[in-house]
Amino acid sequence: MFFSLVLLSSFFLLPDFGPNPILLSCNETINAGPDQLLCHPGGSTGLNGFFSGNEISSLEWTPASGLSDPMILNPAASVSQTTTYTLTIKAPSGNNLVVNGNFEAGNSGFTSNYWYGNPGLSPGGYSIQPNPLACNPGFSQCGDHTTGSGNMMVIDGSTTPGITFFCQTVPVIPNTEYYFEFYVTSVYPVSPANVQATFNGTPIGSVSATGNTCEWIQFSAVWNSGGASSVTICLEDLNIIGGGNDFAIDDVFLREICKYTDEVTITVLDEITEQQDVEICFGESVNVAGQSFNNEGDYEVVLQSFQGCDSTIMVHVDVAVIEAFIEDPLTLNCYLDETELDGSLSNGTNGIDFYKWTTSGGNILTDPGQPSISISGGGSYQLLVSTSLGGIICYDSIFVTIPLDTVSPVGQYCGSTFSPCRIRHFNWLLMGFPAQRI
Ligand SMILES: [Ca+2]
Ligand SMILES: [Ca+2]
Repeated sequence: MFFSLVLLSSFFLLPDFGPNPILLSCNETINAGPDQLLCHPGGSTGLNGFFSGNEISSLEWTPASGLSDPMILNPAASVSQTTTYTLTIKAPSGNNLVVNGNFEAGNSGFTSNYWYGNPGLSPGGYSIQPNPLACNPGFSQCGDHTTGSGNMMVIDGSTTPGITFFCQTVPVIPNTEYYFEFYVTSVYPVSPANVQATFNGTPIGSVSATGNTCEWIQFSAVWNSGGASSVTICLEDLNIIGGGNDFAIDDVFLREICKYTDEVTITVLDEITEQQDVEICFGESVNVAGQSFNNEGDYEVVLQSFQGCDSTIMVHVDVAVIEAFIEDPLTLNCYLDETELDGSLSNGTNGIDFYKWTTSGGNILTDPGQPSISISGGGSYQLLVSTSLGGIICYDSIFVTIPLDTVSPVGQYCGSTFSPCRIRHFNWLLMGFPAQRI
């Protein structure tokens, strides 16, 4: 009971894994190779096609543009834009649809309008033999085409036209290409046979044996089944001469031509460029991908992307210049203990955005946000100015020290035209002290 159940389940499982005659007949492996990436702007590479079969009817890469040879497995390819190539290979299946096409099963699997000689032959007779000599002592001792020691169909050509010596009907798939072949050799050198093949009554070609006995000549043709679901293959000797015209055939094949396709995409990556506009203050520097720039100008920084391609950064550097400046102060005298500090000659790339005067110890009398101020008293006066460029603000400052007028020299002079005498206070120290930058 247990075994019955196992057998039963096996039986029901079988259909799932059962052979599909179409798939099995086209069971080679095709591979158009791995997809590839090329850096901009593309270039040369190779297509690496693979096919597991030994026998190829046709091979083609499409599109053919840029390929060194579209009909070989591994052409060189010059690719300037992303392209998908399709590899199409047509190859005959390993399955022979002709039954007993090698005649190893003897006189079976086909029909003949010749009579069967066992083994002696005369015109219009055939025999299945490993050695033609058995059929006629004048025939050559030829090996078969299959192995050299197997059976072949030995024929003594009929003198009556239109007599087929071999016919077989095989099922085919409609609208499918088939590869048909057989081999023929003379077994007597005189008047070689001319064998014609017909498919469903239509001739598809013929082949003549040579005057050399035991020389197997191939006939091959590609046939499209069209709407047919079966084909009756017949062979007929178009030569109807009785003297000579003795031959053998072997290895009659009808095989589906399988079509295999695979695709490969060669991707040409986009150009990688980036524009960076940078503003810096004079004296500063900017770092772009490890490179430092401190002068105005245009630069290219080339990096490698993660895909190994060049990636270019176009760098434009603008430098803002700013310089604070204070005019030498006016001389103070004994009548004047106020003076003006003039910063209006300060300059910046885009002019001066603001002025800011400050003092330490001194006294600013007017608006410290103006280019010039009035001051009184000694001390340190600082001017801070700014300019802006793009998104940045640059500053500069300068200071001037006005010492305290603690020991003023006193001079007295009297003149006849001046009366009374006046005392003047000179603040010499306000004269000629250069500004200092901080
Ligand atoms: Ca054979
Ligand atoms: Ca003959």
